[in-house]
Amino acid sequence: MRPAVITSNDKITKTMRIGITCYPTYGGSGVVATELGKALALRGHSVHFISYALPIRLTGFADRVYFHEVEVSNYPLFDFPLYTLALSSKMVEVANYEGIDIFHCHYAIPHATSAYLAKEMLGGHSTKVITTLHGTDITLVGLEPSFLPIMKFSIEKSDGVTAVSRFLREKTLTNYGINKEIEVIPNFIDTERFRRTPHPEVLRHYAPAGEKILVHTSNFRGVKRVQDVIRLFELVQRNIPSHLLLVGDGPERSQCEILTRELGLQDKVKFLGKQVELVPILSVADLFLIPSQSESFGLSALEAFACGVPVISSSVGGLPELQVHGQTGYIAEIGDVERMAKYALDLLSNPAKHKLFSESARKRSLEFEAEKIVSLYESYYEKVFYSQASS
Ligand code: GMT
Repeated sequence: MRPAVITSNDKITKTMRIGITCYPTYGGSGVVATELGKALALRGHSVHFISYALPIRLTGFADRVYFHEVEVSNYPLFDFPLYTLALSSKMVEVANYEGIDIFHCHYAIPHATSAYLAKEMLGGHSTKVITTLHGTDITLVGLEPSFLPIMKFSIEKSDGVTAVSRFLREKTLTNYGINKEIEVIPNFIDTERFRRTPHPEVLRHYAPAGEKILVHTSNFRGVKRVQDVIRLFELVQRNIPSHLLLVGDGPERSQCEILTRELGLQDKVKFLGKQVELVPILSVADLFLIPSQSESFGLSALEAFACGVPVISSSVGGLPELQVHGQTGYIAEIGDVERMAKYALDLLSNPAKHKLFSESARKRSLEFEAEKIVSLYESYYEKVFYSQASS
């Protein structure tokens, strides 16, 4: 089946059929993939999400958006579920029925490998594979000896590869010895939805006496250094009445709960767990903290910017590409909680400066407005689809 492409006078007006595969649970890559898919559907493309569960942001009805669930058999002989293979089969099935033009894989492992297999199985189809690298797929998981060869292979075999920051592109090229064009397309934000809005009830709840509110959101993995967040907050609350809201869940949470109690901060640190709606929380925040060990982009910092929240971050990965030190917040070395606390106190105790930073943060977020970045993906789809198709 040929794609729904109309050409007139060499000008391409096209709608594509796009298969998006991502991790459906909480996490930046799934959020980016889902928001991209929804935006593409609004522009007239047909978007087929293919994953083992409904992506968390894929709520409500949207025209031209479809979900295909990958079922993984748990036959007793299989000690490990064969998701990669089941995903390939589902991709082939969707391509056969829907005529997919592009499989867009978010997070390389194992999605890019499944897509490569699917493409091979499809034989004569002109379906193309684009892989978007998000972070730990490159900086952590892919570097494990058991994954490195398949990772390198899957990236090299993709028809197009994008990375969410220049940092991640460089890491990919050097760590895997890959010689391939990688397009940097940064993450994006819907600045209409993510904007500071009044939430007096949330403010009353978490800061009844006008305390300052510091926020951190993550999946509580080691790389996020959530314990640094608590330690730096401990220094801040000694000087300024304040509360810390920790949003999300993951392997480090118990350790963080223990640390909070050890420091006697249980009345001031609230563990909110996973939250779908972040705007009410970010709208009452005075500061956002992201002291990560590794961060290829830092989508959560961009969400904070959009809500006018200055950010205190570490200096790793793609964070310095997003954060403007001294304007949208401050950058400190990994683990330097004293300096981070000093920066936090500087902003929290200086309302005029805080206001300036808050405005700069919002302004910075507009540079990553969804409409603009989604267009970059659209152009990239066209470039990959037509250059390959004509070769
Ligand atoms: O790599 C991860 O930690 C997982 C990944 C995800 O799926 O949440 O996060 C990465 O992708 C996000 C979206 O592109 C980026 O904003 C995060 O910075 C990045 N995380 C890391 O690099 C640790």
